[in-house]
Amino acid sequence: ISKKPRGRGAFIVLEGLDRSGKTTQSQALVEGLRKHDVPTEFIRFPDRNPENPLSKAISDYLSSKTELDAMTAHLLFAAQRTEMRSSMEALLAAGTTLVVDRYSYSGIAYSMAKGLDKQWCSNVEAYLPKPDLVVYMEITPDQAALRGGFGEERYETRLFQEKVYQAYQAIKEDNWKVAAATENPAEIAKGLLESALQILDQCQALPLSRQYH
Ligand code: 2DT
Repeated sequence: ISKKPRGRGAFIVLEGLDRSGKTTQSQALVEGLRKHDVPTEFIRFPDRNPENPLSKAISDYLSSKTELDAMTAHLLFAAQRTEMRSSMEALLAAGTTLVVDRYSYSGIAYSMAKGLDKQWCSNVEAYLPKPDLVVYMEITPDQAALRGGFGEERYETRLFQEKVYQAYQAIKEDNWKVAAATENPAEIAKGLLESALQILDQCQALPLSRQYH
């Protein structure tokens, strides 16, 4: 069987509250795409590689080793995406599909949950590449809480998750694919793989665009 020649890869993002199953589903999606012979890489934000200065600063902040005011923290997370931008664009151009666990929307939602302005938060992300597909793993804070206790990190409190949930409702875009996170994981994975393959077909003809610009 001759394979179709491929253009650029698809840029796929999974978003949602802590414990919405993003990580499980992104890994399943990577496997599914690879089984379909789609060259695929997995990326997650924030990256926590201790060798990288920005990653280390983020890790230290998340574990409350350091304190930053809300705007500075926002810029730090955005700086990491900015730092990754050129390598992500190069991978996409070379035909690699990217499955990305959290992106600008986490940046905006978590900062809005601290009271920052949506517009200010989005402006910082404006020139970053725009995903071809955003999957939102929909789960309420109540349902998420049933999935086990909170960890030790900065944002893992009930009250804060409630605010993040509200913020996601406020930034959700019409073209997002919403997956009910409480459904059977295998069913969710099947749906996501179908959407990803469809997007991969469609995005070949389209240039990568920018987030909010
Ligand atoms: P994980 O638990 O998924 O590793 O996330 N966060 C993430 C932000 O506040 N801003 C961002 O830009 C991103 C990408 C979400 C660690 C926490 O970091 C939050 C949860």
